[in-house]
Amino acid sequence: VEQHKELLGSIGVDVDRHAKMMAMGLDAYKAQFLGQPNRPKGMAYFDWFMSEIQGQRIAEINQLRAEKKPAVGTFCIFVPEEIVVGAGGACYGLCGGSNATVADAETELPRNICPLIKSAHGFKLQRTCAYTQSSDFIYGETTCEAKKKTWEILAKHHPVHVMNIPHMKREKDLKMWQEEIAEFKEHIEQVSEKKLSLAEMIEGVKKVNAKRSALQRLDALRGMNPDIMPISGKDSLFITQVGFMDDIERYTQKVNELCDELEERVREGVSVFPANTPRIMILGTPLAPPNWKIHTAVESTGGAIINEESCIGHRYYKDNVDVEGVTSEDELYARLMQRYSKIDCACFTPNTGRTEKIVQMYKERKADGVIYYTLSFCHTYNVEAHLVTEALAKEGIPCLVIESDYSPEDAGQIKTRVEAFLESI
Ligand code: BJ8
Repeated sequence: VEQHKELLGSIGVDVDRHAKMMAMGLDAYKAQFLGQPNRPKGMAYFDWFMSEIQGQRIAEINQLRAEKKPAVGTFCIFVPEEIVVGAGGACYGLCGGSNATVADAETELPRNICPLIKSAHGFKLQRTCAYTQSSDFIYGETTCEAKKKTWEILAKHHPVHVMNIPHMKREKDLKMWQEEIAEFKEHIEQVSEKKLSLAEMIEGVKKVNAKRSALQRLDALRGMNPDIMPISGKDSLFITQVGFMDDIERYTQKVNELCDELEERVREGVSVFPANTPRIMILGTPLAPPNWKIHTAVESTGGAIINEESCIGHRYYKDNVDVEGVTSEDELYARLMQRYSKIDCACFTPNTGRTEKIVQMYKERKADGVIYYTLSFCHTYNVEAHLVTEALAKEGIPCLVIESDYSPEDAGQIKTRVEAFLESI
């Protein structure tokens, strides 16, 4: 970060405050990640990325912008990133997982809303997220109430493009969704001042498909073999988090290289956890870095996390876009809409597919229990917990529900509850 100070200043980052936050983030990473036993060698790349997360990567994004390629920041996986990638740009997740910006956000937002939204808004007010500062615009969506109203306030500080995501999946809703994707493409053309061709968009789809396929591969290697867990849940989560920031092609290659190593480990029977370690799935709301709270609690008390049924997790990478036989832009938008409408965010009603998928994933992975994790005041996931836990109980699946924000205060209490849960299964 030191060597990029000038660049950070030029994009409006509060350099001193940013340096302090980065130092805190790096210390937390070192304390929680580097001491894990027998980490795969391929994690060296992701450790390096952490050290350059607000340095070299920011320089790369700003180089793209200098070439008039779009830089789009987002807090939601509904963003049709294939279109941004097709335009040669970068589509990335913005900072929104830290408690350190919440107090600033509360000068403009109510206290009793989701910490992700407050954290993200606070990063903009503090100017301490170099990704936010680098973005041509922030992608907003009409998913939950708090987010959709925050865009109106955030727009005072940064350009925002809001996409209307329906809350039901009827034919008329899906038609509107497809139109919204077409409109998003026009917005990208306006930002980059350049027409975007069908061939370029298909190229973008192929790159994003390759990235999602690499993550599907990682998911299978870490979770599908009950006897061998070749990588920790914490490292796997961090790899997924990096996927929301890194250069797409370099990232895909690094994840695949790591998967080659994990395949080797599986063949040789190398596991990072002792035999009979309880295998836990995490369900629920996104886990934006540096929110590693639940993984640290589980993996420091004798459990292993084998999957995140979360938007920073399985919900993000489970489906690819089928571009076979696409010959027109409208057809491509339809295929994108079909793929994105498979996302089972709790903002939809009904959302029964999510519950069925969770049970299926649990059985496929031969997991031992699930933790339903929701951020405080996330009404959609909190309310949906009732139906999900009811279905899990019918199947005899052990489940612990945890609601938490980003403050460190409940870390001890969460650890105690997780410990008791792991002992009970
Ligand atoms: S697709 S889960 S990323 S909306 S901000 S809903 S935690 S109260 S982030 Fe989400 Fe897109 Fe859905 Fe996924 Fe709740 Fe907080 Fe709202 Fe949140």
